Amino acid sequence: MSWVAILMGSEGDWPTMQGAADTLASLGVHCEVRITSAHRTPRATAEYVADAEARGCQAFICGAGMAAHLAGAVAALTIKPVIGVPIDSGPLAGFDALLSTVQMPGGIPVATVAVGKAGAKNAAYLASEILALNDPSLAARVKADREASAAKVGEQNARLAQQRSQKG
Ligand code: RP5
Repeated sequence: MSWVAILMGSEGDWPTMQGAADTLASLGVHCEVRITSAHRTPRATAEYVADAEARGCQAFICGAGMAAHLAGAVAALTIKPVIGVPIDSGPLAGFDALLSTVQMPGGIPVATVAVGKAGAKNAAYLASEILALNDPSLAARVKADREASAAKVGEQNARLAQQRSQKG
């Protein structure tokens, strides 16, 4: 079974990263969630990545704040896709984590998404799209989710038109 690992540097990252876990669950994608730090527990991080790969993990989502090197450190250990979520946990409101995550030197890619909760959600969608390349049933679920999101825009337009006509 294909699955996704969600890693984060600290317990404080969970309120942001929970959105990734919830989104994967809504698409029927199995995930494991672990707190593991590139600088506090580097060996445990490396051991987890090797073990997860051996158990069929197909993509890693890594969230970290400040000098956010978790995603880069994981990318150094695997050729599975790594998606980095910069977290706004420090005094620079995530700009530090954004640059630390996105500015990987050539050859070791980290697919970096937006800072914070939108990024965590998009990391889950991106991981699902990657897994969907080899899973037609997951591809159908991702497509259905996209269509539901488009339908919401239609509902918003209908509400807006109604409000304007009532004023009218
Ligand atoms: C990073 O430093 C974590 O990802 C977290 O966002 C930030 C602060 O961590 P704590 O010192 O609050 O554990 O390692």
